[in-house]
Amino acid sequence: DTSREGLQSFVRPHLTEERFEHTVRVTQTAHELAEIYGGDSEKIEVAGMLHDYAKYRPEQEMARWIEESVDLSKDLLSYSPVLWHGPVGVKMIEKEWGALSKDVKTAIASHTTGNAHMSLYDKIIFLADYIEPGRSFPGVEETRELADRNLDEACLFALDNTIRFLMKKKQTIYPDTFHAYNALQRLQE
Ligand code: DGI
Ligand code: FE
Ligand code: FE
Ligand code: FE
Repeated sequence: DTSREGLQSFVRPHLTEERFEHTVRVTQTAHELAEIYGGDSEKIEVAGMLHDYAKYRPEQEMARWIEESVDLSKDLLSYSPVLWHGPVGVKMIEKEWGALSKDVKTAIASHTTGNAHMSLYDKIIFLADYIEPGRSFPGVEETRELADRNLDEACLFALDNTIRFLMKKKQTIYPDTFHAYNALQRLQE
């Protein structure tokens, strides 16, 4: 049931009220981006509403999914658990809700880091998660302005900002974050 009500009743019990409101704002922002850049509105709806589905699952449970799913990279286990809820979320949703299209799966799986070959849907969900109106951090306003004009440049700006932020905090950076940055940076050259 991909109606808003169907998606809400599936996802809501798994999220805090605050996270649920974030989810609705991400979906709204993603629809706005799709009006500019295109994309199927049902795919946008499902990916937006479900992107943080696994956000509050216990780390041990997420680690088990990574260990047991042949198509999830074991490398994730060597990086921050913050990165796990996208890829693991796809697995959990397919088990607990139903099959997802490839476009929706990839957009949910890579919403935190991006990836080397970002599709229209990957970019829209990644960016909507970054700029939804509840976000406030240095660089978000500039990213919002870019998002109105150029999807690739906005994603690149967000990735650049995220990499700098993580380096400043002496955190490790998942290779997909660099792959996404590199692929979009090459388009500028
Ligand atoms: O789940 P949300 O809070 O809505 O947002 P998200 O899934 O995009 O997670 C954002 C966090 O992920 C933010 O604190 C930065 C962090 N992050 C993004 N890329 C990387 C990363 N953290 C590490 N350690 N490495 C990364 O490559
Ligand atoms: Fe997330
Ligand atoms: Fe994000
Ligand atoms: Fe999110």
